[in-house]
Amino acid sequence: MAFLNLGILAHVDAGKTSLTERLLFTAGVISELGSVDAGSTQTDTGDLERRRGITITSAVASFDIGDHTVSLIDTPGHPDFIAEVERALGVLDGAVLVVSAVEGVQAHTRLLMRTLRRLRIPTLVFVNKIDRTGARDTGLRADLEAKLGIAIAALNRPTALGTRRSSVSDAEPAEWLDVLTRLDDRLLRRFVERGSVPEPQLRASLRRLSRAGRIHPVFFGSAITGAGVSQLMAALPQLLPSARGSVGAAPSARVFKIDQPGGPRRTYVRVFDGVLEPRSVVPVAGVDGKITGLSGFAGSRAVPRDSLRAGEIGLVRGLNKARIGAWIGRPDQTAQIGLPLPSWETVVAPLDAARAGELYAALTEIADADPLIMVRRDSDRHEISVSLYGEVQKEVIGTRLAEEYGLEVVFAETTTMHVERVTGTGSAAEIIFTAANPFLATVGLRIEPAPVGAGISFALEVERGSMPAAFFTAVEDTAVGALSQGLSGWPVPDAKLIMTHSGYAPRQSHAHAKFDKSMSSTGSDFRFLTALVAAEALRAAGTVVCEPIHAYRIEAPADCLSGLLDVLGRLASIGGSVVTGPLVVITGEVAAARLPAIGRRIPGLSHGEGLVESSFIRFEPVRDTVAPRRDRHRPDPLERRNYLLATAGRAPG
Ligand SMILES: Nc1nc2c(ncn2[C@@H]2O[C@H](COP(=O)(O)OP(=O)(O)OP(=O)(O)O)[C@@H](O)[C@H]2O)c(=O)[nH]1
Ligand SMILES: [Mg+2]
Repeated sequence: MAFLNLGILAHVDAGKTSLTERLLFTAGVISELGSVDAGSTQTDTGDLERRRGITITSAVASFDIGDHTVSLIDTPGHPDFIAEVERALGVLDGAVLVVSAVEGVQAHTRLLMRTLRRLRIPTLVFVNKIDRTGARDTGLRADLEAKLGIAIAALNRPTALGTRRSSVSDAEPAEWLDVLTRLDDRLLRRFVERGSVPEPQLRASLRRLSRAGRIHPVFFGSAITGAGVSQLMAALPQLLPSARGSVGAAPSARVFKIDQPGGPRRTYVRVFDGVLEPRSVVPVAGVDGKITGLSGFAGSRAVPRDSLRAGEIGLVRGLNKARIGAWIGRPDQTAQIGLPLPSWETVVAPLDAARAGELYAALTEIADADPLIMVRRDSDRHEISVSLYGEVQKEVIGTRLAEEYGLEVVFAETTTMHVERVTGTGSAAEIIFTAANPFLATVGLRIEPAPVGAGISFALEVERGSMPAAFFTAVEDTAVGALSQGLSGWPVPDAKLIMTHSGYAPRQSHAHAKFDKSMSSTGSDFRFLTALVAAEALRAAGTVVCEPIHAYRIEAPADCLSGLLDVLGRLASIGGSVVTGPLVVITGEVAAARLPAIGRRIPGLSHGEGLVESSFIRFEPVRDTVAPRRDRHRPDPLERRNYLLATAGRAPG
């Protein structure tokens, strides 16, 4: 049996969930076709998903094609839920990028395709909605090449485009000759020598290039009428690679989703190597955990299983400490997915002020399973804030709090999230038994800048054997944690931490007494001291506050162009504007903080017909205004004297 773990990705409303439903129906897994509009699909199962007709969390469903088991992950397309897509990307063998034949290639489509290519995930394109009025064919193929910058080969072509009767017919392999000879030297040589290439060789070349992610086969079709879907389905095991990995190797699996649909916690994993079995004990992020049960998927239903093998997706019970993104067993890859960080943050408060503690606990629990939700509590005002990708996410968090925790909350206005980037290299060290250091520990750290998206790494320049392992763990956890607040209070997403000094006082006893804490190092000595050293090293390294920059796209009636350019010129940078028929499309970049102002002006400037889309592209140093600060937690190790008074009870010299 071969396995194919397949992601369905696209911009919002392109038809991912409808296509997933249609694939499950075509494969015979379900006997009745559900619909997004009736709220009856297999993969949009949340209340809010059904009510609003959008996907919020990714969902898994599996079916067989011949000797292949395909596990589909239907992902959300709304930019607010990009983090959910990011997790799925880490466990895929291949993907189907859905593009609407009517709306065409969107900014979000470009972001997804860029990411898929960077991660080398072979991807087929499904051009959906050929039955809808306004569906395009030739122009759309040209857009795929030009706007996505990819090589494509159309595997079918639509007939009666834009009508309910729309169908598809197979493309002639000879049509691929051009693109295939451009990418495949062997094929080109053969063509030059003999003047033609037989069809089987064209197909073999297409298969090779597609499985390597160098060409993207395109299928036209409709998830609603079913046109083109069986062709897509037959091509999946042909044109996409199946899962690699060996059952004989040591287990290696990755957590990509955790949910709790009103019952016990469900941990979704993809097994890369080896076999997971109930009752086996496996390391999860360095700590041993015991698997108590396993499930696989039959359609969208979880079914008990007595093992999960290399290549499979399933559910694991028992490993309740595992967070999303964690490796079970041996980590298999270290590639950073590198999708956007949240651009926004909002203060959240319970309707009943007395329940603030409960709210903080609930949000911490949600964030605990999910490293991309960041929760913080202001140390003076005790305000609780959460990071966001967009406004819709407020509703999702609000609904989860109400349904799972019985907490009614209100959100304050959304503000822009900033990050800090390390600008130089900085070192600091505190040595044990010296006057300046009240803790029984030696800790030295160096902080260096790291590339965007690299995350935080921790390395040792001291011997691992120089201290008990628990002290190293205390240093690493505290140092990494310290970077959740930079010098101006914003998180530092990327940096290299290097431990340069270590030392401790071994456990000892007086002649007649037992273990004396005052003479032996403890974990707290290391935690308190590391926070201080990390703050000093960070101050020496220096940081710059960066704000989120978005790419925007505004579509409006063409006669509004000059008014729009006038306003945009003051608020954003303008990349270009293109008038096609009655419409103008203006694109460019803008500081995220200005987006609400633009959003407010557009309706008045466009007879109410303007449409603004935006998506995060990068963080950039704040230029035009004073960089905002955010409160740092207290006691703050940047204020050495107060910090030592609060933690050690005294402030030496
Ligand atoms: N006419 C037509 N409508 C379609 C087709 N596919 C999807 N739709 C409709 O488009 C809308 C969105 O479909 P979904 O399947 O929810 O799209 P999605 O990509 O899963 O949306 P998100 O998960 O929210 O990003 C629904 O109203 C569908 O009925 C199609 O092939 N033809
Ligand atoms: Mg969907």
